[in-house]
Amino acid sequence: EDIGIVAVGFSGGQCKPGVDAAPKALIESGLLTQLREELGYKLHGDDEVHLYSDLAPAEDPPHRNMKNPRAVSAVTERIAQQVHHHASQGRMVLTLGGDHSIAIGTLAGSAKATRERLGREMAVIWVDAHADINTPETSDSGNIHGMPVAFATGLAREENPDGPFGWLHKDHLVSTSKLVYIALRDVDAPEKRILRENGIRAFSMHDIDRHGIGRVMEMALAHIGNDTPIHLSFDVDALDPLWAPSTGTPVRGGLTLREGDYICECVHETGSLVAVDLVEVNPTLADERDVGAHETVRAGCSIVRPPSSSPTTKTNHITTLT
Ligand code: DIR
Ligand code: MN
Ligand code: MN
Ligand code: MN
Repeated sequence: EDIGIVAVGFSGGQCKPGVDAAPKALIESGLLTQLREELGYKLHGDDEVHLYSDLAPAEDPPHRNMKNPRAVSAVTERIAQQVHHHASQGRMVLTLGGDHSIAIGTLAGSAKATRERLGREMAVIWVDAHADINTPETSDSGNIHGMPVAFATGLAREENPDGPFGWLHKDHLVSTSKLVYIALRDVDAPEKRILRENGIRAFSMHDIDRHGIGRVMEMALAHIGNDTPIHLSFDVDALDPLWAPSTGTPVRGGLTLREGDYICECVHETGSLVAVDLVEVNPTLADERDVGAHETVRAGCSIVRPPSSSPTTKTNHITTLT
């Protein structure tokens, strides 16, 4: 099996430096080596971390209240091309962020490739403490990492084709009916309205407590439907800060590492996974014990790595035998 790797050292979608150091930390802790040597995947795209410094605009004043709009637009446009390049050749694409603004690019690239290659609309599973669906107009912070889903679904369209994100066109977009959230627990009031008005399926931590992660995954995958290509975008802050403290906006009451792994295993098991993003690991934000960064990188590796006793051989799973 072939995987395209896109390593993105970019932090301009939010204000805390350090999230750009994540791909290097993840790679140095052996993530790609494991995929290649232990799990036998063929990796494409080198171990180079892209910094996109050639794309940095000379000046980048706010636009529609967004911070760094031109930088984020230029970087995500380039990422969309990289992801599209891999996906067009039938490779699963693994993008290592970076902050979550980069998903504007990854979703655009894989949505377009999925339409062209498979003639299908792709589904998105967004695992995050936050909904990241503010429009520039509803955002309090102006941080674009809180807006990627609004751009990806066309809810935050840019009217000027030469303005920031004016490059996004119809083929890049994802339908709100094919979007599912898991692990939400810190959603802004305008975001709640957007979710409600668009009838977007969301499983909060409350839902996971009530039904258990097993049932929630059944419901999430049932909503998406069989044989639908799936893009999994995993914000490490979906995990409880006990497992992933080194992230820009930690929120208590999150997923256990095992629940996070389980989500990825279930999606992998569908055989429909076309792309994975792992974002918001910030190795420079250590906790008091100073082990936070290491723990968070380890958690990130665990999330991305498919289990070596692959669940694709379903007989390994007593619970799936019928
Ligand atoms: C807040 C925080 N909803 C915002 N968002 C995120 O800035 O829009 N933190 N995504 O990770
Ligand atoms: Mn988040
Ligand atoms: Mn996020
Ligand atoms: Mn795992």
